[in-house]
Amino acid sequence: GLAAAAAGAVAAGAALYALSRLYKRSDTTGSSAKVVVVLGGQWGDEGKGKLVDILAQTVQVCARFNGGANAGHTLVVEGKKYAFHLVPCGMMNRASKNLIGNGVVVHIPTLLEELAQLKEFDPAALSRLFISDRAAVLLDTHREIDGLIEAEKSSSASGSLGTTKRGIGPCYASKINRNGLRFTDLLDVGTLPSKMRDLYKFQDAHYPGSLARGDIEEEIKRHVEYAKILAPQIVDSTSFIHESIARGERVLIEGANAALLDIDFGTFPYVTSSSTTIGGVFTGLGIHPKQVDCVIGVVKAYTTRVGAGPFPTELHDDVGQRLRNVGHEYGTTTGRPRRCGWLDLQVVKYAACVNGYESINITKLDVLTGLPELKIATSYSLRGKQLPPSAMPAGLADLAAVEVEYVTMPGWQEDISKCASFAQLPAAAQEYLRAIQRLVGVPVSWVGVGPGREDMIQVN
Ligand code: 2SA
Ligand code: GDP
Ligand code: MG
Repeated sequence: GLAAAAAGAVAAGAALYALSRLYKRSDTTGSSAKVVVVLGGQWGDEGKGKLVDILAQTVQVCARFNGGANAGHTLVVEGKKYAFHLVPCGMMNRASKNLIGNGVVVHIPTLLEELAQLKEFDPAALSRLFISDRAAVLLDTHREIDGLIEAEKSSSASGSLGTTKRGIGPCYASKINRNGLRFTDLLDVGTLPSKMRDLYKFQDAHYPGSLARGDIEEEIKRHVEYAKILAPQIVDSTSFIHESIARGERVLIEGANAALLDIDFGTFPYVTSSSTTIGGVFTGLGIHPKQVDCVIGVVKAYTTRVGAGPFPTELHDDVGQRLRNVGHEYGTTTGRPRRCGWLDLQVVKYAACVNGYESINITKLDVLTGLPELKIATSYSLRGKQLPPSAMPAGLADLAAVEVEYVTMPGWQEDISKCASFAQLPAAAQEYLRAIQRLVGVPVSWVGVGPGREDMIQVN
Protein backbone atom coordinates (compact mmCIF):
# COMPACT_ATOMS: atom_id res chain seq x y z
CA GLY A 1 0.00 0.00 0.00
CA LEU A 2 2.22 2.79 1.31
CA ALA A 3 5.33 1.65 -0.54
CA ALA A 4 3.41 1.41 -3.80
CA ALA A 5 1.97 4.88 -3.24
CA ALA A 6 5.45 6.24 -2.56
CA ALA A 7 6.82 4.55 -5.67
CA GLY A 8 3.96 6.02 -7.67
CA ALA A 9 4.70 9.45 -6.31
CA VAL A 10 8.39 9.13 -7.18
CA ALA A 11 7.49 8.02 -10.70
CA ALA A 12 5.17 10.99 -11.04
CA GLY A 13 7.93 13.30 -9.88
CA ALA A 14 10.26 11.74 -12.41
CA ALA A 15 7.69 12.27 -15.16
CA LEU A 16 7.41 15.93 -14.25
CA TYR A 17 11.17 16.22 -14.30
CA ALA A 18 11.43 14.39 -17.62
CA LEU A 19 8.89 16.70 -19.21
CA SER A 20 10.77 19.74 -17.99
CA ARG A 21 13.96 18.40 -19.61
CA LEU A 22 12.30 18.59 -23.00
CA TYR A 23 12.66 22.32 -22.89
CA LYS A 24 15.52 24.11 -24.53
CA ARG A 25 17.40 25.38 -21.49
CA SER A 26 18.98 23.13 -18.93
CA ASP A 27 18.35 25.49 -16.04
CA THR A 28 14.66 26.12 -15.52
CA THR A 29 15.00 26.99 -11.85
CA GLY A 30 17.28 29.96 -12.36
CA SER A 31 19.64 28.43 -9.79
CA SER A 32 22.72 28.58 -11.99
CA ALA A 33 21.72 31.02 -14.75
CA LYS A 34 23.53 34.36 -14.82
CA VAL A 35 20.69 36.73 -15.64
CA VAL A 36 17.28 35.64 -14.37
CA VAL A 37 13.99 37.51 -14.76
CA VAL A 38 10.97 36.94 -12.50
CA LEU A 39 7.62 38.11 -13.97
CA GLY A 40 4.03 37.91 -12.76
CA GLY A 41 1.77 35.76 -14.96
CA GLN A 42 -1.68 36.94 -13.86
CA TRP A 43 -2.99 40.21 -12.35
CA GLY A 44 -0.30 40.63 -9.71
CA ASP A 45 0.33 39.45 -6.15
CA GLU A 46 1.33 36.00 -7.33
CA GLY A 47 4.15 35.96 -4.77
CA LYS A 48 6.97 37.33 -6.91
CA GLY A 49 8.66 38.90 -3.90
CA LYS A 50 9.07 35.54 -2.18
CA LEU A 51 10.74 33.85 -5.18
CA VAL A 52 12.94 36.90 -5.75
CA ASP A 53 14.03 36.78 -2.10
CA ILE A 54 14.93 33.08 -2.43
CA LEU A 55 16.86 33.51 -5.68
CA ALA A 56 18.48 36.73 -4.41
CA GLN A 57 20.41 34.82 -1.77
CA THR A 58 22.91 33.78 -4.45
CA VAL A 59 23.12 36.87 -6.66
CA GLN A 60 25.29 39.97 -6.63
CA VAL A 61 22.71 42.35 -8.14
CA CYS A 62 18.92 42.57 -7.92
CA ALA A 63 17.15 45.10 -10.13
CA ARG A 64 13.67 46.56 -10.60
CA PHE A 65 12.73 47.76 -14.11
CA ASN A 66 9.12 48.96 -13.92
CA GLY A 67 6.34 50.41 -11.82
CA GLY A 68 6.70 52.20 -8.53
CA ALA A 69 5.22 52.14 -5.05
CA ASN A 70 2.01 50.62 -6.41
CA ALA A 71 3.78 47.28 -6.10
CA GLY A 72 3.60 45.40 -2.83
CA HIS A 73 6.03 42.54 -2.46
CA THR A 74 5.76 40.60 0.78
CA LEU A 75 8.49 38.39 2.24
CA VAL A 76 8.50 36.34 5.39
CA VAL A 77 12.06 35.82 6.59
CA GLU A 78 12.74 34.10 9.91
CA GLY A 79 9.11 34.60 10.85
CA LYS A 80 9.30 38.37 10.26
CA LYS A 81 7.19 40.01 7.56
CA TYR A 82 8.58 42.66 5.21
CA ALA A 83 6.56 44.54 2.59
CA PHE A 84 8.55 46.27 -0.13
CA HIS A 85 7.09 48.75 -2.60
CA LEU A 86 10.09 50.40 -4.23
CA VAL A 87 13.27 48.70 -3.08
CA PRO A 88 14.08 45.40 -4.80
CA CYS A 89 13.47 42.28 -2.67
CA GLY A 90 17.16 41.46 -3.11
CA MET A 91 17.83 43.92 -0.26
CA MET A 92 17.33 40.93 2.07
CA ASN A 93 20.70 39.58 0.95
CA ARG A 94 23.13 41.85 2.82
CA ALA A 95 25.88 41.05 0.33
CA SER A 96 23.91 42.20 -2.70
CA LYS A 97 23.72 45.45 -4.60
CA ASN A 98 20.25 46.56 -5.61
CA LEU A 99 19.28 48.71 -8.55
CA ILE A 100 16.20 50.78 -9.33
CA GLY A 101 16.25 50.98 -13.11
CA ASN A 102 15.39 53.83 -15.48
CA GLY A 103 11.92 52.37 -16.10
CA VAL A 104 10.81 52.87 -12.48
CA VAL A 105 8.85 55.86 -11.11
CA VAL A 106 10.18 56.74 -7.65
CA HIS A 107 8.39 58.62 -4.89
CA ILE A 108 11.40 59.56 -2.79
CA PRO A 109 9.68 59.96 0.61
CA THR A 110 8.27 56.44 0.22
CA LEU A 111 11.71 55.12 -0.73
CA LEU A 112 13.33 56.71 2.31
CA GLU A 113 10.61 55.34 4.59
CA GLU A 114 11.30 51.87 3.27
CA LEU A 115 15.01 52.26 3.78
CA ALA A 116 14.36 53.39 7.35
CA GLN A 117 12.42 50.17 7.95
CA LEU A 118 15.41 48.20 6.67
CA LYS A 119 17.84 49.90 9.08
CA GLU A 120 17.45 47.26 11.76
CA PHE A 121 18.10 44.46 9.28
CA ASP A 122 21.03 46.26 7.69
CA PRO A 123 22.32 49.63 8.92
CA ALA A 124 24.19 49.95 5.60
CA ALA A 125 21.08 49.36 3.45
CA LEU A 126 21.30 52.75 1.70
CA SER A 127 24.87 52.11 0.55
CA ARG A 128 23.69 48.96 -1.30
CA LEU A 129 20.84 50.68 -3.15
CA PHE A 130 21.51 52.39 -6.47
CA ILE A 131 19.06 54.46 -8.50
CA SER A 132 19.22 55.14 -12.21
CA ASP A 133 19.95 58.74 -13.16
CA ARG A 134 17.24 58.23 -15.81
CA ALA A 135 14.58 56.98 -13.35
CA ALA A 136 11.51 59.23 -13.04
CA VAL A 137 10.96 61.31 -9.91
CA LEU A 138 7.37 60.87 -8.73
CA LEU A 139 6.13 64.01 -6.96
CA ASP A 140 3.14 64.66 -4.72
CA THR A 141 1.38 66.29 -7.69
CA HIS A 142 1.28 62.89 -9.41
CA ARG A 143 -0.41 61.32 -6.41
CA GLU A 144 -2.94 64.16 -6.18
CA ILE A 145 -3.75 63.88 -9.88
CA ASP A 146 -4.13 60.10 -9.63
CA GLY A 147 -6.84 60.70 -7.01
CA LEU A 148 -8.50 63.46 -9.04
CA ILE A 149 -8.66 61.35 -12.21
CA GLU A 150 -10.05 58.39 -10.30
CA ALA A 151 -12.74 60.59 -8.75
CA GLU A 152 -13.58 62.04 -12.17
CA LYS A 153 -13.80 58.59 -13.76
CA SER A 154 -16.07 57.25 -11.05
CA SER A 155 -18.96 59.16 -12.59
CA SER A 156 -18.14 58.05 -16.15
CA ALA A 157 -19.53 55.02 -17.98
CA SER A 158 -16.49 52.78 -17.42
CA GLY A 159 -16.09 53.89 -13.79
CA SER A 160 -12.84 54.37 -11.89
CA LEU A 161 -9.98 51.93 -12.47
CA GLY A 162 -9.28 51.23 -8.84
CA THR A 163 -5.68 52.42 -9.00
CA THR A 164 -3.50 52.38 -5.91
CA LYS A 165 -3.49 56.22 -6.02
CA ARG A 166 0.28 56.16 -5.76
CA GLY A 167 0.65 58.53 -8.74
CA ILE A 168 1.92 55.89 -11.15
CA GLY A 169 -0.07 56.82 -14.28
CA PRO A 170 0.39 60.61 -13.90
CA CYS A 171 4.15 60.20 -13.35
CA TYR A 172 4.55 58.08 -16.49
CA ALA A 173 2.40 60.72 -18.24
CA SER A 174 4.95 63.40 -17.23
CA LYS A 175 7.70 61.18 -18.65
CA ILE A 176 5.85 60.74 -21.94
CA ASN A 177 5.01 64.47 -21.97
CA ARG A 178 8.76 64.98 -21.66
CA ASN A 179 8.54 67.44 -18.82
CA GLY A 180 8.90 65.12 -15.84
CA LEU A 181 11.94 65.14 -13.60
CA ARG A 182 14.56 62.43 -13.56
CA PHE A 183 17.10 61.56 -10.90
CA THR A 184 19.81 63.26 -12.91
CA ASP A 185 17.93 66.52 -12.17
CA LEU A 186 18.54 65.96 -8.45
CA LEU A 187 22.27 66.16 -9.12
CA ASP A 188 21.97 69.86 -9.96
CA VAL A 189 20.30 71.43 -6.93
CA GLY A 190 20.83 74.89 -8.43
CA THR A 191 18.29 74.32 -11.21
CA LEU A 192 16.09 71.79 -9.38
CA PRO A 193 13.71 74.40 -7.87
CA SER A 194 12.95 76.06 -11.20
CA LYS A 195 12.45 72.68 -12.90
CA MET A 196 10.00 71.65 -10.20
CA ARG A 197 8.15 74.98 -10.40
CA ASP A 198 7.85 74.63 -14.20
CA LEU A 199 6.41 71.15 -13.87
CA TYR A 200 3.93 72.27 -11.22
CA LYS A 201 2.84 75.19 -13.37
CA PHE A 202 2.12 72.79 -16.24
CA GLN A 203 0.34 70.30 -13.97
CA ASP A 204 -1.90 72.95 -12.46
CA ALA A 205 -2.78 74.37 -15.88
CA HIS A 206 -3.76 70.94 -17.18
CA TYR A 207 -5.20 69.45 -14.01
CA PRO A 208 -6.81 72.38 -12.19
CA GLY A 209 -6.95 71.83 -8.47
CA SER A 210 -3.99 69.48 -8.40
CA LEU A 211 -1.99 71.89 -6.26
CA ALA A 212 -4.75 72.61 -3.79
CA ARG A 213 -3.41 70.32 -1.10
CA GLY A 214 0.32 70.63 -1.73
CA ASP A 215 2.93 73.18 -0.72
CA ILE A 216 5.37 73.32 -3.65
CA GLU A 217 8.02 75.41 -1.93
CA GLU A 218 8.06 72.99 0.99
CA GLU A 219 8.31 70.03 -1.41
CA ILE A 220 11.15 71.73 -3.29
CA LYS A 221 13.04 72.24 -0.03
CA ARG A 222 12.57 68.59 0.85
CA HIS A 223 13.85 67.50 -2.55
CA VAL A 224 16.99 69.58 -2.15
CA GLU A 225 17.60 67.63 1.09
CA TYR A 226 16.75 64.29 -0.57
CA ALA A 227 19.24 65.13 -3.31
CA LYS A 228 22.01 65.40 -0.72
CA ILE A 229 21.15 62.03 0.80
CA LEU A 230 20.72 60.19 -2.50
CA ALA A 231 23.37 61.79 -4.73
CA PRO A 232 26.05 59.15 -3.99
CA GLN A 233 23.58 56.41 -4.95
CA ILE A 234 22.49 57.89 -8.31
CA VAL A 235 24.22 55.99 -11.11
CA ASP A 236 24.31 55.44 -14.84
CA SER A 237 22.24 52.25 -14.53
CA THR A 238 22.86 50.97 -18.07
CA SER A 239 26.57 51.00 -17.45
CA PHE A 240 26.09 49.69 -13.89
CA ILE A 241 24.29 46.55 -15.04
CA HIS A 242 26.45 45.92 -18.12
CA GLU A 243 29.65 46.20 -16.09
CA SER A 244 28.19 43.90 -13.50
CA ILE A 245 27.32 41.28 -16.14
CA ALA A 246 30.78 41.72 -17.70
CA ARG A 247 32.38 40.92 -14.31
CA GLY A 248 30.47 37.64 -14.32
CA GLU A 249 28.11 38.66 -11.55
CA ARG A 250 24.69 37.09 -11.24
CA VAL A 251 21.81 39.50 -11.87
CA LEU A 252 18.23 38.95 -10.77
CA ILE A 253 15.52 41.10 -12.34
CA GLU A 254 12.31 41.60 -10.40
CA GLY A 255 9.06 42.41 -12.18
CA ALA A 256 6.36 44.47 -10.48
CA ASN A 257 2.65 44.00 -11.21
CA ALA A 258 1.96 41.41 -13.92
CA ALA A 259 1.21 40.48 -17.53
CA LEU A 260 -2.52 41.21 -17.49
CA LEU A 261 -1.80 44.65 -15.98
CA ASP A 262 0.65 45.52 -18.78
CA ILE A 263 -0.09 48.85 -20.47
CA ASP A 264 -0.02 47.12 -23.90
CA PHE A 265 -0.89 43.47 -23.28
CA GLY A 266 -3.18 43.80 -20.27
CA THR A 267 -6.92 44.31 -19.98
CA PHE A 268 -6.78 47.99 -21.00
CA PRO A 269 -7.86 50.40 -19.59
CA TYR A 270 -7.91 48.38 -16.35
CA VAL A 271 -4.12 48.12 -16.27
CA THR A 272 -1.15 49.86 -14.73
CA SER A 273 0.92 52.35 -16.73
CA SER A 274 4.17 50.41 -17.20
CA SER A 275 5.42 47.56 -19.37
CA THR A 276 5.22 44.71 -16.91
CA THR A 277 6.18 42.04 -19.44
CA ILE A 278 9.57 41.02 -20.83
CA GLY A 279 9.92 44.03 -23.14
CA GLY A 280 9.87 46.28 -20.10
CA VAL A 281 13.06 44.61 -18.87
CA PHE A 282 14.92 45.89 -21.91
CA THR A 283 13.47 49.41 -21.93
CA GLY A 284 13.61 49.63 -18.14
CA LEU A 285 17.21 48.54 -17.64
CA GLY A 286 19.02 48.88 -20.95
CA ILE A 287 20.18 45.29 -21.31
CA HIS A 288 19.43 43.29 -24.45
CA PRO A 289 17.50 40.03 -25.07
CA LYS A 290 20.60 37.90 -25.60
CA GLN A 291 21.76 38.69 -22.07
CA VAL A 292 18.72 37.10 -20.43
CA ASP A 293 19.31 33.42 -19.56
CA CYS A 294 16.11 32.46 -17.79
CA VAL A 295 12.61 33.91 -17.42
CA ILE A 296 10.49 32.51 -14.62
CA GLY A 297 6.73 33.15 -14.51
CA VAL A 298 5.09 33.37 -11.12
CA VAL A 299 1.55 31.99 -11.11
CA LYS A 300 -0.79 31.70 -8.15
CA ALA A 301 -2.59 28.34 -7.87
CA TYR A 302 -5.84 30.33 -8.26
CA THR A 303 -6.46 33.85 -9.59
CA THR A 304 -6.78 37.20 -7.86
CA ARG A 305 -7.19 40.75 -9.02
CA VAL A 306 -7.29 44.09 -7.15
CA GLY A 307 -9.13 47.00 -8.71
CA ALA A 308 -11.73 47.04 -11.46
CA GLY A 309 -11.76 45.24 -14.81
CA PRO A 310 -12.53 41.94 -16.51
CA PHE A 311 -11.97 38.71 -14.56
CA PRO A 312 -13.59 35.76 -16.38
CA THR A 313 -13.02 33.11 -13.66
CA GLU A 314 -14.03 35.33 -10.72
CA LEU A 315 -16.00 33.57 -7.96
CA HIS A 316 -18.70 35.52 -6.15
CA ASP A 317 -19.60 32.59 -3.92
CA ASP A 318 -18.34 30.88 -0.73
CA VAL A 319 -15.36 29.44 -2.57
CA GLY A 320 -14.17 32.93 -3.56
CA GLN A 321 -14.65 34.12 0.02
CA ARG A 322 -12.75 31.12 1.31
CA LEU A 323 -9.80 31.76 -1.04
CA ARG A 324 -9.69 35.37 0.21
CA ASN A 325 -9.76 34.31 3.87
CA VAL A 326 -7.33 31.42 3.69
CA GLY A 327 -5.00 33.18 1.25
CA HIS A 328 -5.16 36.51 3.16
CA GLU A 329 -5.99 38.17 -0.14
CA TYR A 330 -5.82 41.84 0.81
CA GLY A 331 -3.67 44.45 -0.95
CA THR A 332 -0.13 44.81 0.38
CA THR A 333 -0.12 48.52 -0.46
CA THR A 334 -3.73 49.59 0.05
CA GLY A 335 -5.26 46.79 2.13
CA ARG A 336 -8.09 46.43 -0.40
CA PRO A 337 -9.77 42.99 -0.56
CA ARG A 338 -8.61 41.14 -3.65
CA ARG A 339 -11.16 39.57 -5.97
CA CYS A 340 -10.64 35.78 -6.14
CA GLY A 341 -11.41 33.06 -8.67
CA TRP A 342 -10.29 29.77 -10.21
CA LEU A 343 -6.94 29.37 -11.92
CA ASP A 344 -7.25 30.70 -15.46
CA LEU A 345 -4.82 29.05 -17.86
CA GLN A 346 -5.90 31.10 -20.86
CA VAL A 347 -4.40 34.00 -18.93
CA VAL A 348 -1.26 32.04 -18.03
CA LYS A 349 -0.75 30.69 -21.57
CA TYR A 350 -1.09 34.21 -22.94
CA ALA A 351 1.41 35.52 -20.39
CA ALA A 352 3.78 32.66 -21.25
CA CYS A 353 3.52 33.54 -24.96
CA VAL A 354 4.37 37.18 -24.33
CA ASN A 355 7.11 36.55 -21.75
CA GLY A 356 8.68 33.28 -22.95
CA TYR A 357 8.79 31.54 -19.58
CA GLU A 358 11.46 28.87 -19.15
CA SER A 359 9.52 27.66 -16.15
CA ILE A 360 6.78 28.51 -13.73
CA ASN A 361 6.58 28.96 -9.97
CA ILE A 362 3.14 27.87 -8.76
CA THR A 363 2.49 29.70 -5.50
CA LYS A 364 0.00 29.35 -2.66
CA LEU A 365 -0.88 25.75 -3.51
CA ASP A 366 -1.50 25.29 0.24
CA VAL A 367 -4.44 27.72 0.05
CA LEU A 368 -6.39 25.18 -2.04
CA THR A 369 -6.10 22.47 0.62
CA GLY A 370 -9.47 21.27 1.88
CA LEU A 371 -11.57 22.21 -1.15
CA PRO A 372 -13.48 19.12 -2.33
CA GLU A 373 -12.89 19.86 -5.98
CA LEU A 374 -10.90 22.34 -8.01
CA LYS A 375 -11.62 23.91 -11.35
CA ILE A 376 -9.09 25.07 -13.90
CA ALA A 377 -10.06 27.28 -16.83
CA THR A 378 -8.35 25.68 -19.81
CA SER A 379 -9.39 28.01 -22.64
CA TYR A 380 -11.79 30.69 -23.83
CA SER A 381 -14.23 30.60 -26.70
CA LEU A 382 -15.63 33.66 -28.37
CA ARG A 383 -18.79 33.41 -30.49
CA GLY A 384 -18.42 29.63 -30.57
CA LYS A 385 -14.75 29.57 -31.62
CA GLN A 386 -11.96 28.50 -29.31
CA LEU A 387 -9.20 31.08 -28.99
CA PRO A 388 -5.56 30.08 -29.46
CA PRO A 389 -3.29 30.13 -26.37
CA SER A 390 -1.71 33.38 -27.53
CA ALA A 391 -5.02 35.27 -27.58
CA MET A 392 -6.61 37.69 -25.14
CA PRO A 393 -9.44 39.80 -26.58
CA ALA A 394 -8.59 43.50 -26.64
CA GLY A 395 -12.16 44.78 -26.43
CA LEU A 396 -13.96 44.87 -23.11
CA ALA A 397 -17.20 43.68 -24.74
CA ASP A 398 -15.41 40.62 -26.17
CA LEU A 399 -13.74 39.90 -22.84
CA ALA A 400 -17.13 40.06 -21.16
CA ALA A 401 -18.54 37.69 -23.81
CA VAL A 402 -15.90 34.93 -23.64
CA GLU A 403 -17.10 31.50 -22.63
CA VAL A 404 -14.71 29.84 -20.25
CA GLU A 405 -14.03 26.11 -20.57
CA TYR A 406 -13.14 24.36 -17.32
CA VAL A 407 -11.80 21.00 -16.21
CA THR A 408 -12.72 19.80 -12.74
CA MET A 409 -10.14 17.99 -10.64
CA PRO A 410 -10.29 16.31 -7.25
CA GLY A 411 -8.96 18.33 -4.31
CA TRP A 412 -6.85 17.09 -1.38
CA GLN A 413 -7.43 17.28 2.36
CA GLU A 414 -3.90 16.72 3.69
CA ASP A 415 -1.87 19.62 5.10
CA ILE A 416 0.84 20.25 2.50
CA SER A 417 2.60 23.12 4.25
CA LYS A 418 5.41 20.85 5.45
CA CYS A 419 5.94 19.05 2.13
CA ALA A 420 9.54 19.52 1.03
CA SER A 421 9.45 17.71 -2.30
CA PHE A 422 7.10 17.02 -5.18
CA ALA A 423 6.96 13.36 -4.14
CA GLN A 424 5.65 14.29 -0.68
CA LEU A 425 2.62 16.12 -2.10
CA PRO A 426 -0.72 14.24 -2.12
CA ALA A 427 -1.52 12.57 -5.45
CA ALA A 428 -4.29 15.08 -6.21
CA ALA A 429 -1.93 18.02 -5.68
CA GLN A 430 0.65 16.39 -7.96
CA GLU A 431 -2.08 15.87 -10.56
CA TYR A 432 -3.09 19.54 -10.30
CA LEU A 433 0.51 20.65 -10.97
CA ARG A 434 0.93 18.16 -13.78
CA ALA A 435 -2.25 19.43 -15.41
CA ILE A 436 -0.93 23.01 -15.29
CA GLN A 437 2.38 21.96 -16.79
CA ARG A 438 0.69 19.96 -19.53
CA LEU A 439 -1.87 22.61 -20.43
CA VAL A 440 0.55 25.55 -20.40
CA GLY A 441 3.40 23.58 -21.95
CA VAL A 442 5.98 25.03 -19.55
CA PRO A 443 7.64 23.11 -16.71
CA VAL A 444 6.67 23.84 -13.14
CA SER A 445 9.99 24.21 -11.34
CA TRP A 446 8.99 25.80 -8.03
CA VAL A 447 5.92 25.22 -5.85
CA GLY A 448 4.99 27.47 -2.93
CA VAL A 449 3.34 25.77 0.05
CA GLY A 450 3.46 28.64 2.58
CA PRO A 451 4.55 32.28 2.94
CA GLY A 452 7.98 31.62 4.49
CA ARG A 453 11.26 31.63 2.60
CA GLU A 454 11.61 27.92 3.37
CA ASP A 455 8.09 27.01 2.20
CA MET A 456 9.12 26.38 -1.38
CA ILE A 457 9.52 23.09 -3.23
CA GLN A 458 12.10 23.04 -5.99
CA VAL A 459 10.90 20.50 -8.55
CA ASN A 460 14.10 19.93 -10.54
P1 2SA B 1 -1.90 51.75 -10.58
O1 2SA B 1 -1.89 52.24 -9.16
O2 2SA B 1 -2.10 52.86 -11.56
O3 2SA B 1 -0.76 50.87 -10.92
O4 2SA B 1 -3.26 50.86 -10.69
C1 2SA B 1 -3.70 50.39 -11.94
C2 2SA B 1 -4.21 48.96 -11.85
O5 2SA B 1 -3.11 48.12 -11.48
C3 2SA B 1 -3.45 47.39 -10.33
N1 2SA B 1 -2.31 47.23 -9.45
C4 2SA B 1 -2.12 46.16 -8.69
N2 2SA B 1 -2.74 44.96 -8.68
C5 2SA B 1 -2.31 44.08 -7.77
N3 2SA B 1 -1.36 44.34 -6.81
C6 2SA B 1 -0.73 45.54 -6.82
N4 2SA B 1 0.06 45.89 -5.78
C7 2SA B 1 -0.52 45.98 -4.42
C8 2SA B 1 -0.39 44.65 -3.71
C9 2SA B 1 -1.97 46.46 -4.54
C10 2SA B 1 -2.66 46.94 -3.28
O6 2SA B 1 0.68 44.07 -3.76
O7 2SA B 1 -1.34 44.17 -3.09
O8 2SA B 1 -2.11 47.00 -2.19
O9 2SA B 1 -3.85 47.32 -3.45
C11 2SA B 1 -1.06 46.48 -7.81
N5 2SA B 1 -0.60 47.71 -8.11
C12 2SA B 1 -1.37 48.16 -9.12
C13 2SA B 1 -4.50 48.26 -9.62
O10 2SA B 1 -5.27 47.51 -8.70
C14 2SA B 1 -5.29 48.78 -10.78
O11 2SA B 1 -6.19 47.77 -11.22
P1 GDP C 1 3.84 39.93 -5.16
O1 GDP C 1 3.28 41.30 -5.37
O2 GDP C 1 3.74 39.07 -6.38
O3 GDP C 1 5.22 39.93 -4.58
O4 GDP C 1 2.89 39.23 -4.06
P2 GDP C 1 2.32 39.87 -2.70
O5 GDP C 1 3.41 39.94 -1.71
O6 GDP C 1 1.55 41.12 -2.98
O7 GDP C 1 1.23 38.79 -2.30
C1 GDP C 1 1.55 37.45 -2.10
C2 GDP C 1 1.17 37.06 -0.67
O8 GDP C 1 1.15 35.65 -0.53
C3 GDP C 1 2.18 37.54 0.37
O9 GDP C 1 1.49 37.84 1.55
C4 GDP C 1 3.09 36.34 0.55
O10 GDP C 1 3.69 36.31 1.85
C5 GDP C 1 2.13 35.20 0.40
N1 GDP C 1 2.70 33.98 -0.20
C6 GDP C 1 3.64 33.88 -1.19
N2 GDP C 1 3.82 32.58 -1.53
C7 GDP C 1 2.97 31.86 -0.75
C8 GDP C 1 2.65 30.46 -0.66
O11 GDP C 1 3.19 29.62 -1.37
N3 GDP C 1 1.70 30.10 0.26
C9 GDP C 1 1.06 31.03 1.06
N4 GDP C 1 0.14 30.58 1.92
N5 GDP C 1 1.33 32.33 1.00
C10 GDP C 1 2.26 32.75 0.10
MG1 MG D 1 1.82 42.53 -4.60
